Amino acid sequence: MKGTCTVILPTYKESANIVRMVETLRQMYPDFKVLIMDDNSDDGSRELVETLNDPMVRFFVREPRDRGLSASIFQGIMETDTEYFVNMDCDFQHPPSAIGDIYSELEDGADLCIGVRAERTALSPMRWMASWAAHFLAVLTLWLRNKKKSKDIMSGLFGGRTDTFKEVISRDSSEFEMKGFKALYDLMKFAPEDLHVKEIEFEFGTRRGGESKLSSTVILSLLRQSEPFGKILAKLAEKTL
Ligand SMILES: Nc1nc2c(ncn2[C@@H]2O[C@H](COP(=O)(O)OP(=O)(O)OP(=O)(O)O)[C@@H](O)[C@H]2O)c(=O)[nH]1
Ligand SMILES: [Mg+2]
Repeated sequence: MKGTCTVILPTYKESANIVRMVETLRQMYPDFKVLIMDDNSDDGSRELVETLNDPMVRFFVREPRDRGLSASIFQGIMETDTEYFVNMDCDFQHPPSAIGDIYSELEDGADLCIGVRAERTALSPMRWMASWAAHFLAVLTLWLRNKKKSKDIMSGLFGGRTDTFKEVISRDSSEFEMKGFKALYDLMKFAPEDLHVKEIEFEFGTRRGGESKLSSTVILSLLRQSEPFGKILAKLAEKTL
């Protein structure tokens, strides 16, 4: 494998943030590749990235029928050709400085390093409750499957050993929730039982620019990921959300 690490940025209509994010990452981590997994944003994101003309930056346009955040992350990992990958949001809610902390843990031997949100003031009360319920069900599910757990299974900031997760995706992706927002949870559900997991803490901020894509459909799909209890809750919630 060539290079050391690829930063995967799943994007949908992030033209307000994309250039600043790519430039920040390239400045801070000149040896790292940047892989943008874009779901056919029609907001000029592609053109903006192309003007940077940087061979370490790849803009991947995804198949329109296959739209979804989790699906983008899994495909991003499959497209990665470096030893490690780190996945992060493009709206600066995940601080670029955390990438270096995650990379150090991977180099020190972790198979997976999760960015744990220390401060969640950016979440509304409704989101906070949904997030808490989803976390509780996820811990239970992972415990029942005898898998490694984390303080923040729903985090979108995480890095891993590429080969390990390519194997998990190739073997088990038919069981994943592709339209979901929580790729990490699926990866943890199907990862080897002896996975070496580390965590780093980071301050979870508010979105810098552009618009949120989280909707009630996403919250429902999140609940569906925690069978069997979550599926029942999702059925009940469908009527109220
Ligand atoms: N490829 C792809 N990326 C997506 C999709 N939906 C969201 N994203 C990206 O995933 C990241 C997280 O999405 P956000 O909309 O910020 O979700 P969030 O952080 O839970 O919501 P906010 O707190 O309101 O920002 C961002 O980089 C988005 O551009 C999608 O359907 N496909
Ligand atoms: Mg966000």
